[in-house]
Amino acid sequence: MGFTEKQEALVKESWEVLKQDIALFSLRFFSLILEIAPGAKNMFSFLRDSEEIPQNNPKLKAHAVKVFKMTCESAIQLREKGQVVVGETTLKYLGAVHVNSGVIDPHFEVVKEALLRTVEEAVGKDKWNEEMKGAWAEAYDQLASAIKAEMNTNP
Ligand code: HEM
Ligand code: ISQ
Repeated sequence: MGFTEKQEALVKESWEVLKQDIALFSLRFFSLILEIAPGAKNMFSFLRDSEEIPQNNPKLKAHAVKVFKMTCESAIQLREKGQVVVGETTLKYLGAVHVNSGVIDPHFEVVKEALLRTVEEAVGKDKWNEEMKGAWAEAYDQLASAIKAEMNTNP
């Protein structure tokens, strides 16, 4: 069984909740990444020269929102075509940005955990369940695979 309409709906529904307070959840997402992997701090340009996480950094927020959105789009693509297709230009660009920032494959599990925990906190204990978690996890994994493949392709 591929990605179902139900799974797509669960991702879209929780994205709507995230959107209600995107500044808060972007910051939370980022904080969780650093909580899980404190060493990741040095990879982010907007953190290198600051002691704590900037509370109102437009770049941090924009990037975090992009990760949420791209994962949501992956869910839609998975349901529509059974696979995630990232535009050639975007993929090349993201591959390069991550390689150049020192990101390696195991980091993707860190971001996954942080993403799932952020969505869990956003929707709340009542609505969060294994099905919702599985839907986000699969959409994220497929997107991450595409970026990792690009990162590991020699130019
Ligand atoms: C930058 C998305 C995974 C670390 C970015 C940007 C996007 C993005 C959209 C901004 C690019 C730009 O416009 O400059 C994603 C997605 C991921 C992912 C969709 C997974 C599916 C990761 C992982 C790490 C990571 C696993 C490692 C912890 C970074 C860093 C930057 C970056 C260090 C550069 C930030 C800066 O200094 O400006 N990512 N990312 N990303 N990402 Fe990711
Ligand atoms: C970049 N890549 C992955 C996750 C992120 C979270 C917050 C800000 C930037 C990011």
